[in-house]
Amino acid sequence: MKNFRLIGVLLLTASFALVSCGADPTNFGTLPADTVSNKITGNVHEWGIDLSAQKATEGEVIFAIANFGTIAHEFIVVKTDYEVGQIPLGENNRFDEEGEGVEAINEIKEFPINTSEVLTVNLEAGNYQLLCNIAGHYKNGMYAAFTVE
Ligand SMILES: [Cu+2]
Repeated sequence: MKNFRLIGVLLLTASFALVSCGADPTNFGTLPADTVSNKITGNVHEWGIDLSAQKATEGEVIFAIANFGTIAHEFIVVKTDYEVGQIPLGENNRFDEEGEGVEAINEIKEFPINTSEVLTVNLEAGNYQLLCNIAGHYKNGMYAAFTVE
């Protein structure tokens, strides 16, 4: 049963990836921008994060995220009012997850390619970024804006 569910998640994510195929991965305008969901599928890859929705309502939010890249990635839920992609980086090419104006809520720690993980968080209303903070990855585009209403 567990495996069946995992396959379902991967299929959903794969079909989503097909829809966005060919689009500029930094241009989320091709996606239904007003999709609101508290159950979100997505994937991380070099270099981006694709999601089935960019908005949720306050409360429990579940992310099922696959790594469709060729190297390990992480997936962090960060509450911040910085513009997407604009959290200041340190010399190590990462940003301080305990820095000012940044609140890391929870994360899927670095996970292997062709696997998926589920992260459940409780989110209050506000502006968020979903991102990977491995050295260089955020700068390379591994972020997505996310709003909780
Ligand atoms: Cu990454």
